[in-house]
Amino acid sequence: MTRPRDRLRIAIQKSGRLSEKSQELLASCGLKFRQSRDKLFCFGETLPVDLLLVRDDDIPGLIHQGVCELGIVGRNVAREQTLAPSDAPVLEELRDLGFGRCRLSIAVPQEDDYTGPETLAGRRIATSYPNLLGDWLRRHGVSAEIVVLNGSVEIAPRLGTAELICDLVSTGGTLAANQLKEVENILDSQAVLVGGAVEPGDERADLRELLLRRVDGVIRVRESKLLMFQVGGADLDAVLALLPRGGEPMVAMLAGEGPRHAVQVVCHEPVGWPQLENLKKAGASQLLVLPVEQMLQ
Ligand code: PRT
Ligand code: ZN
Repeated sequence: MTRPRDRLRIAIQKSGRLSEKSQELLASCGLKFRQSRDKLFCFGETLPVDLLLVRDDDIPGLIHQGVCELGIVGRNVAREQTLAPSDAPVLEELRDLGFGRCRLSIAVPQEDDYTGPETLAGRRIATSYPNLLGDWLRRHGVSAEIVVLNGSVEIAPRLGTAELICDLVSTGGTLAANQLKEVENILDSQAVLVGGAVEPGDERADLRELLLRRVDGVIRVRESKLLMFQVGGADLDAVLALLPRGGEPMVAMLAGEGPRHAVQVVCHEPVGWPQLENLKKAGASQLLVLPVEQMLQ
């Protein structure tokens, strides 16, 4: 494949759990694409950044071969391929994207007495993640047999292919439906933006930086909320001390009786009911939490 040196390529999952959110993220970064007839390669219309729609497992290899510079995959896929014994793709995890959260876990039949990693010794474990599992077993000094399956790992114990499994879990529903229980979480995963090494002097490095800055902006906005409330002068310091992590609060004097203040602050961590209730207890009133649409700092 010839590679125009002035355009960047980013690979995302064509169809699956990460596709929609990946496309949404790129759209929020201001990227628009013209879809080709084969729907695999999309030409970027707003920036010299093109899109490849592929299977998620192919993304680390495509970056490794220099076919594309950036990609979005689950951390589970990135780490599994980085741990591959030979010619492992050199991938950098550039940003955590906050969607596609799951964990890679070892699960045993519900009736099993699990007391720790030593319980796994000599047993057969089915997984699609032999490198991650092998690495975890080695680090825990356990020798077990790994049976590699590319799908439907959860039915392996019923089929007799293996006694235990190591698979992705999000709600735990699949494990429960197969009479399995989760006993070890070996990796916390979510979608990550990955990239290969940038050659010095590659003019696309600036483009990659620009994209990373936009991704940072999108993530920051997604995590940010504008918190507004009123508080009496005597309680101001106590309330300010309870504020969630965020920017500098803006405090304005309110007209009317007694010293009362209006406070406005952009919070960079979740503002849920417990935080609001604590602020109210400390003297805040008329609390409002508003979404932030765009931010340029
Ligand atoms: O076709 P392609 O190869 O691109 O897709 P794929 O089938 O390999 O991947 P896909 O779309 O299933 O998942 C893509 C990525 O989503 C994974 O690599 C993970 O990073 C992430 N992800 C998040 C999950 C889950 N949650 C998840 N629950 N991937 C798979 N599962 C499966 C799991 O394997 C098990 O079968 O869902 C089942 C468990 O779910 P619960 O909710 O019952 O616990
Ligand atoms: Zn896949």
